[in-house]
Amino acid sequence: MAWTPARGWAVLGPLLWGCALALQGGMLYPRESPSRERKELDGLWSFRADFSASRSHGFEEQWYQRPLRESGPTLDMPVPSSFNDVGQDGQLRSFVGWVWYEREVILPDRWTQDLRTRVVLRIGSAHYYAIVWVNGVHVAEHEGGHLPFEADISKLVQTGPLSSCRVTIAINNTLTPHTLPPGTILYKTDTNKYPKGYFVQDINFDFFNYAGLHRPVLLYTTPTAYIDDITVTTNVDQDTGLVNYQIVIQGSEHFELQVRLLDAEGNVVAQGTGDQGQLQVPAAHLWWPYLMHEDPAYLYSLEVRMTAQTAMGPTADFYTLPIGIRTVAVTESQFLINGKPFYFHGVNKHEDLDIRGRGFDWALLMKDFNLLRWLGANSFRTSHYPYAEEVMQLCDRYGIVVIDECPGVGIVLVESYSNRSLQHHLQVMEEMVRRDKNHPAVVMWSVANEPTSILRPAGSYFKTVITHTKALDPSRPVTFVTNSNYEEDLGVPYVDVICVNSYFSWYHDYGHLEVIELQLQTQFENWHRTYRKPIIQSEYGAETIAGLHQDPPLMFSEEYQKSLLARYHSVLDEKRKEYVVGELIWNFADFMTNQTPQRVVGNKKGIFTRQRQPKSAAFLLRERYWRLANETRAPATGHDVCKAIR
Ligand code: GCB
Repeated sequence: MAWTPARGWAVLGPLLWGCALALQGGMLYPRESPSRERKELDGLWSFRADFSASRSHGFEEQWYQRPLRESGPTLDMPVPSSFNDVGQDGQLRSFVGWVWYEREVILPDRWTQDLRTRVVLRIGSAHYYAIVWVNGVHVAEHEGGHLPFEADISKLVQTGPLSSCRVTIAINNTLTPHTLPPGTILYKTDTNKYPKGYFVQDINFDFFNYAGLHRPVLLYTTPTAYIDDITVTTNVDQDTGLVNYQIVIQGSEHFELQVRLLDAEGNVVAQGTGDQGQLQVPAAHLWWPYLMHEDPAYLYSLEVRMTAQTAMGPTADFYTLPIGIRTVAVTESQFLINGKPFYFHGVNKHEDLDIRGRGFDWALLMKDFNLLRWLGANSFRTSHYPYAEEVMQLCDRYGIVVIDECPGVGIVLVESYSNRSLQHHLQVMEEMVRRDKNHPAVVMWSVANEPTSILRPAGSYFKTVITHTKALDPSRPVTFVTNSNYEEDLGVPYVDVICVNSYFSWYHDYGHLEVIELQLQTQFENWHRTYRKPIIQSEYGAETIAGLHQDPPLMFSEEYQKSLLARYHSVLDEKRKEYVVGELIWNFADFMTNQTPQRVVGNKKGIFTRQRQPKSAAFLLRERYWRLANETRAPATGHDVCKAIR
């Protein structure tokens, strides 16, 4: 049987499928501390795409056994970055199958010679399926392109000991009906039209399937007995902040733990001992969203100190976790943060930019946060996958509220509701909650975007995913993003907040702006009457070519985008007095998609261009968001938040 991406995938990537849930390891973000070091492996890696018809030469010839340059030509490839848009090769841009990355790493002596040191390789994200070798030894395998995974490589590098090692990562971007997001490989067998063996990757989502090592890759150390996981939940009793913590230690059963909570000035405000407990913070500074309070995003530091006995003697580990004290609650018609109604005035984003594709970039991160604050946005949804950990950290620090969405997008096929898909979806939710559970900015989990949930199996599928997510984290509400076209939505009964996308006067009634108000009102009233839950307008927008002007407004012009937004806003202004608790524009910035006749080099519904320059609608939205901030801020302060911060 010939190897094909889909078949090869099935052969080489099944290890995680169907495995019992309950993840190994806590996946704490690697931070330096007196007991921990880190070494970033960002920069240029050697790279090769396996263009063989079977895509399996790399495995047949065991490219991981020797330096990649010895098995054929290599390219220099930046990490983090997608590989697609870096070069001039159109075939590489649309490549489907295995690509190989490799990097030599120099190891400090103290990492390899001190056997009380644990050395861990951490990959921030590799899209989509990854296999990792160190010096030719298989150390890790991971399915899913947007969440981190790790391998303990201490034994490997301490045998010798080695002064350097070779990290090889093979990544397959093939999407199948059972991946998240799903996709299908279409074989074009008509030899009058296509060459032999021709296939394309088909997807049902509207963003380019960028691939590669998208986020930082690094090595870090801990002692062999170490703080593996910390879970913090917070509550407030009058003005006392309650910080509940739970700590998991690995590598020793004989340990002691000291926990201290420090305020932003470094004063110790509460202390505890043991692996679980509650810290009480009198007159606590709460974590408030940006623009909701004059002192938003207040963070405390939870310092955890572990001392332990190991076979090699006493050891100590230190980890400091930034935390915010805040509460989240939902009523039939409100979303409450710290007991006060919160109105989401924000955006949907993508991790997307010229050249680097979905690759993490510090300059882009800062630019986007500066734009969000300029805009007066207080929130975003991580459409349509979890974003980099560094993004979430900045949300905590700047008070930008996050609806954290998993990659459950484009679920349209019946096979994608199978038990196999369900098991993987549950696993992804576990990995996402494990990674992001301690971020005060994350106020809600989103389990999917616009699945065709009117298909019969979808009801029980989403009931299971939503119930499982609530059990994983009872401290946050759960949503599922639906579409106004779906009259009956089998996922919605189980969610806490309804997120609904609609594109009136764009995908229907082209050019007829005048129907928006009526259609939007009907949408809101129907959903609320049926389910009695708060609603967020989680997407709305219009394709807009920057610099294209038409008055009276015509589709694709900047004027049309502004007029469409303004009509949505008039209804939102009425309904936010009742049960609508937020509005998120589609989209923050233009972004790359597959090539289709509907897209002009990508989706152009951004209020900023892909290069982050404003279209006229950005100014309209800015006026609105600053006005909303002043109207909807927490009434406690009686202070003009916008003047104070702008
Ligand atoms: C949607 C999707 C989003 C698309 C958007 C559009 O409903 O959730 O991924 O990009 O519409 O522009 O069509």
